[in-house]
Amino acid sequence: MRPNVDIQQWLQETREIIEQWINEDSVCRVAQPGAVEEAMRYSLLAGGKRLRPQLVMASTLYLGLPADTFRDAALAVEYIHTYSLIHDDLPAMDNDDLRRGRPTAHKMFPEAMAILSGDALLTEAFVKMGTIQTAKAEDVLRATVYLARAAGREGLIRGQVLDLAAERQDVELGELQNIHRHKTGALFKAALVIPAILSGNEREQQALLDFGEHFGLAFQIVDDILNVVGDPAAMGKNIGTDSALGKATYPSLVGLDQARRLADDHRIRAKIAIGSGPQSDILRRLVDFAVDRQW
Ligand code: GRG
Repeated sequence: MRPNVDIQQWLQETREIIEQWINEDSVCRVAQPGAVEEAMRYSLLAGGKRLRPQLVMASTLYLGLPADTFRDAALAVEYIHTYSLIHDDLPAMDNDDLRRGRPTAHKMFPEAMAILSGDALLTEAFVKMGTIQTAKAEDVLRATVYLARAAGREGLIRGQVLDLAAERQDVELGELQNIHRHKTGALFKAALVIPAILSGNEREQQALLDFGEHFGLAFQIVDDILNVVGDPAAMGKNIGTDSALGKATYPSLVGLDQARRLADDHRIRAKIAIGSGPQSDILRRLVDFAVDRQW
């Protein structure tokens, strides 16, 4: 592993690699206009940070393997993430017109096509997982089931259901954390632990899960903070509450300063989980990036 790696450079390099993998993937080859692949491609290449596949790569490095060993697992988590954003933006959910500054999938394509592109990304993720060639068959099966649980009613879906139920209701900090543990944390944890499952490395699984728990909570707290400080219109009036939906956020529940302290606390706990050796260098820098980022 390169010593003293510049995390911004690592993030840029790995983002380019991941985007090349997506570009090369046959599921994104558009055979004709109006094909579902067109909508899949649009959302996959719409400018995400690629944090989840980067976590797969960072976890693989932590385990002492080349970062691209589980390339299909990295793509699978990004495809599930992209599907969740497409469906989350739909009129029946958050009804958003813009995502990452661009029209959402259902604004760009017929709504039915947007829904289908999400469905296709979700199912494609499991084709990718189930056909991984760089691990033993029984480990591929265990990792695939782990990802299915993280995406399903015990993970992302549960987070979304809890989130819908919490709309316009008084939510306490513990409940907010529970929502984010599922909505944000489940996929981060899956990204981190899947390389350990695929490589048969039982010993490191708990450390990676603990890191993922605190990384996910820190990431979400900072996301909530950035929604306040990055939006001058929100300053001082409806602090951190998504005013369109009336959803509670960390700043709305505990204030900005305490939210920042909480994010720092999770940063420290994440670092403790993975230790201070050279193999955890990138994971440590990633949690710094998640907490210190301005976007
Ligand atoms: C299954 C419909 C459905 C929803 C599941 C994941 C989810 C619940 C909804 C997606 C919307 C959302 C705000 C989730 C919280 C997690 C989060 C902060 C997502 C944004 O992640 P980034 O910042 O996104 O990594 P980019 O744009 O960089 O890919």
